[in-house]
Amino acid sequence: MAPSAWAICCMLGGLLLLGGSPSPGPSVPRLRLSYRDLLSANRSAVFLGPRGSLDLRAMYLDEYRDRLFLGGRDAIYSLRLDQSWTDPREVLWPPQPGQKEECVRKGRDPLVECANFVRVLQPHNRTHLLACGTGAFQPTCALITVGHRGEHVLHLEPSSVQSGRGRCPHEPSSPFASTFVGGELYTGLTADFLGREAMIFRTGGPRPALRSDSDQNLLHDPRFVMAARIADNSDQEDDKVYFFFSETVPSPDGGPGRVTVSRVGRVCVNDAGGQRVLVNKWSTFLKARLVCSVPGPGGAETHFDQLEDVFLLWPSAGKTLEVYALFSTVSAVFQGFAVCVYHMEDIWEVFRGPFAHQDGPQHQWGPYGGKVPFPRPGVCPSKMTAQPGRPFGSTKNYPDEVLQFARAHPLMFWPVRPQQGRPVLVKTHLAQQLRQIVVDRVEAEDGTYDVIFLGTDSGSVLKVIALQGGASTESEEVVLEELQVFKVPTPITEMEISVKRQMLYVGSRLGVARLQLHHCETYGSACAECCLARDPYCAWDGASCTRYRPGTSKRRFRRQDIRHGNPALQCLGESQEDEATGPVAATTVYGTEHNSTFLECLPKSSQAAVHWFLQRPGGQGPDQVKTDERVLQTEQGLLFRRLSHLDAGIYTCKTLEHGFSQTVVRLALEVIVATQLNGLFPRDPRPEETPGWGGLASTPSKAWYKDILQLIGFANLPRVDEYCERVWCPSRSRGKQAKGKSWAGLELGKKVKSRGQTERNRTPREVEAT
Ligand SMILES: *[C@@H]1O[C@H](CO)[C@@H](O)[C@H](O)[C@H]1NC(C)=O
Ligand SMILES: *[C@@H]1O[C@H](CO)[C@@H](O)[C@H](O)[C@H]1NC(C)=O
Ligand SMILES: CC(=O)N[C@H]1CO[C@H](CO)[C@@H](O)[C@@H]1O
Repeated sequence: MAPSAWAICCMLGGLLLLGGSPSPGPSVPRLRLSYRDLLSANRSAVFLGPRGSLDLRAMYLDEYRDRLFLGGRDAIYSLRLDQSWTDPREVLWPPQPGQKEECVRKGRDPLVECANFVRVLQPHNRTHLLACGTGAFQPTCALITVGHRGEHVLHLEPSSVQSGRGRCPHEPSSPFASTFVGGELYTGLTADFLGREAMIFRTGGPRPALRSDSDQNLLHDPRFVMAARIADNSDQEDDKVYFFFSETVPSPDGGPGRVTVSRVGRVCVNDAGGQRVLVNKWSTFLKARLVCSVPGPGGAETHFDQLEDVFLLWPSAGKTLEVYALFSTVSAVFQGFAVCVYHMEDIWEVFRGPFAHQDGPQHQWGPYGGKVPFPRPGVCPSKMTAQPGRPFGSTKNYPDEVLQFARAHPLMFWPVRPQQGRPVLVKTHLAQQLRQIVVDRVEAEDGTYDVIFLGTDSGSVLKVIALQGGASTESEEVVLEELQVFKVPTPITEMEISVKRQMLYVGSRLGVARLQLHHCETYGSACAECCLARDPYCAWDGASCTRYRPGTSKRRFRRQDIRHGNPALQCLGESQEDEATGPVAATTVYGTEHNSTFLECLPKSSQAAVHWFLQRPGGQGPDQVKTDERVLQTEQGLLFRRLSHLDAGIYTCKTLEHGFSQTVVRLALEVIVATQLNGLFPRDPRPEETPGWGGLASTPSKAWYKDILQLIGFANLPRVDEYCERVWCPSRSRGKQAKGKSWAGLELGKKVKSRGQTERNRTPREVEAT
């Protein structure tokens, strides 16, 4: 017998079995919204440029001008934040004549490398941006006129085009970080054609350019992730630019091999370089290790050493900066990701601590125990370093021994440890990789929450909260949503947040999307649904699930419980609506005896446990459906491989989440008994050629159709029509099967249900507090 849809369906059913513990737990996204879902709810909008792909390499969110600037392949774009994206500005910026040919001649890939990939977009002044591109392996910079606030113009200043060496990498994709401070561009990059010489550069101001001392191996194969100016205190003289990166260094205990470690490094903004061999070389560079690890049994730790992305959470007044960092493992054994949070105070403390010292390449590292010269290496020249008769007003006046010491001891001995000594979030066995992180600190009714947005390599964004446990240091993570921002799987490479606009700007090579941080209506129209969502942005206002704003006058009516998501407490007295309408009305569906049938139940939340109950005609109270070989519970519903007339009854699909039970669907299953059908239909003459899913393979005559309508009753005419279509038009069903591949069986199953549930729309449901 040819493998029928029935068999495929049952194999699938086997694969999708939920097993003993039907609740997938909070690390599975509670809600998954597809690309279409997001567009149709107007939650997202996408810009892919006039050619369908930007080949995006840089993004600059300019909240002062309300603009989003994008650097792509041979082009720069400007979008207005306050409007739909139908009116972009474009500047074409291909490589200079001859550069492309030269790039190809040097053996570079004409398509992937020999174009001008714009990698730097930084604010130059109130009317201009600094843009730099790879220029087909000849880095080039130019000023871009963007106009004053309110204007929407974009022009390249032809007279400003100049070499971008040291300001932009040659390669389109090599790791790179830059920041613009006081008219100068700070970059961390490999600055040579072969991509070997890694440097930290400062260029562009009236001062001579400054660079790392390449003789001294201060950086080992760095992968720069981010750069930012951070004021260490109120003294501007003390401002530093911090770099976050990973390095591959010789094994720290003198052993063979190399290991990857993550770093925070810094230089003083007022560094002017040293004397003699150190002219125009950094004299204040220091670095420290960032540790992100999970303590295991027996002191063994699992380290997440590869830095993927960093987000700086700027504090409200009076608090210090927090550094959110996303790490991955470099282990060949398993792939994991972790988010660690560092207090800036702790980073400063490590830079104030001992320097790391090694007596020789084969020796262990230890804290430097000798006398540290004055001014302390790495300290910026300021009032603090000035001494009577020795002003040390510039690093150029620093004594030789200070500069030599800094050169020989760029690494601090103590690593920086995260808050609580462990990650706030650990993700292993993920289907996707995590690439980008953005954090929003949100005030909710029961406290302040950091909502973490993680950009994946498959074009989606995960929205997560990490709850710090009361007494224990363990934190609980709740994945609120997975949002498929791009239609096709593509790694997220950029992510910026506008708290003012409550919007996330998400970039991939393809283009850029804007995504609302929240869309409370999505969670449903009942208090319990809103509460179970545990979204700090959303609360029940007495009538619907809406954006929670602290301190509004209606506060008293707000219902929200992020920590426990307990609707029994929060929604007491809020369920009258449901009681009034009574239990969800049952929809009738038909199955034929000895054939397979599928009852669909698709709860909104994937974190809910699903239970099926059966009320037999004339039987006692509903019993939980017993699943076995014949009756399977799948993620999409209940599958009967072979229906028995004893299966007839009212099936209720209920979800249980945080002790809260809801009815999703009620289906009255009627079984058409084999003897009735046998009486109506003659034996099928050629069963092999038409292996219909429903088993009723032959094309029916009009007479049989009438008979079966009589059998079922005319009252259900529309549904019966659909039913018959399914049973009697197997070829159409098979077409679907071929398209849906492995989902074929369920596609069919769904058809049964969507019929049964056309009027299922998510109106008030039975709500029971337990
Ligand atoms: C969609 O969202 C954008 C941005 O929030 C808004 O400007 C626009 O009016 C919305 N459109 C509709 C149809 O709601
Ligand atoms: C910004 O810089 C450009 C180039 O140096 C200059 O022409 C322009 O006048 C400056 N704009 C402002 C507002 O200072
Ligand atoms: C696969 C299967 O069991 N098909 C059955 C469907 O119902 C008809 C009518 O009772 C049977 O003849 C088929 O064998």
